Amino acid sequence: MRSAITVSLVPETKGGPFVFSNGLADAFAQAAALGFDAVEVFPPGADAPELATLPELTQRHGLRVAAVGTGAGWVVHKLTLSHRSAESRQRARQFVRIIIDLGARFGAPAIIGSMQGRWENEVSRDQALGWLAESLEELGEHAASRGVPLLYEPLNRYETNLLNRLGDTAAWLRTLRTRNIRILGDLFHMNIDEANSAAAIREAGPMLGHVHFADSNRRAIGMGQTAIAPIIAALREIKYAGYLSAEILPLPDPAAAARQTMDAFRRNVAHE
Ligand code: LER
Ligand code: MN
Repeated sequence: MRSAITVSLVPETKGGPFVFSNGLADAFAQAAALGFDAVEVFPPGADAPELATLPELTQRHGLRVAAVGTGAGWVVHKLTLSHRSAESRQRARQFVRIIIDLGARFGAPAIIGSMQGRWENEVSRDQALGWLAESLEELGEHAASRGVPLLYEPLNRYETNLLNRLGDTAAWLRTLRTRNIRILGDLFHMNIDEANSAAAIREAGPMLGHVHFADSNRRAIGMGQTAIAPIIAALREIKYAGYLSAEILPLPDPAAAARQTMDAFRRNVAHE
């Protein structure tokens, strides 16, 4: 398992679960100094001028890009893949596509998190899931053509009413034709909606492609009440070899949250 830490380049996510928000150069320098393997990037789109520095930063610091978020499509543009307007869904797909292309340049998968949307008003859950499925079929294959998987992240009940648990998500993804979608297990969301996070990881098994490494209160592992040992044991059991990426609140401050994450990673994981 490898360690990663998040940086957001989107001003609208201030107060959100991103450790660094002071630009890519700062995030890569701090991540490298602490010994992280990779940085997970939350970009505003694919053409932000700052993204041009990514090749140089990854090379200079010997760091990978762990994954790229697509959530700015929702946070900034209010697009979702299950929106009742076909035009909005189409724009959402286009947004995700260009982020897939951006990540693929670094061998990194894109994440579908808040872009999944939710069902409400006159739209039924089945209808919303049908639209989401259409999008994932197309985007999963698009990602495959770029040589990367696509990550789908079940969110807790306060953020979506579509899919909240890993097991349900795995079963639903198996109904799709595309085989290129992996599940992102976010330990913060799982703490809310799973009966047992370790059991959920075993249910996801080989479909688990990425982990957001967050404690129960969305702070660094060790700063909340999640028992991490059984979770790491389950990840070892399924032979998970992906990232544990700290998508957490920058509390008490970004440097301390990053340090605590690396301490927790070294204590619980890195000795494998
Ligand atoms: C995205 O990774 C996530 O976990 C969501 O809570 C963001 O809204
Ligand atoms: Mn997450």
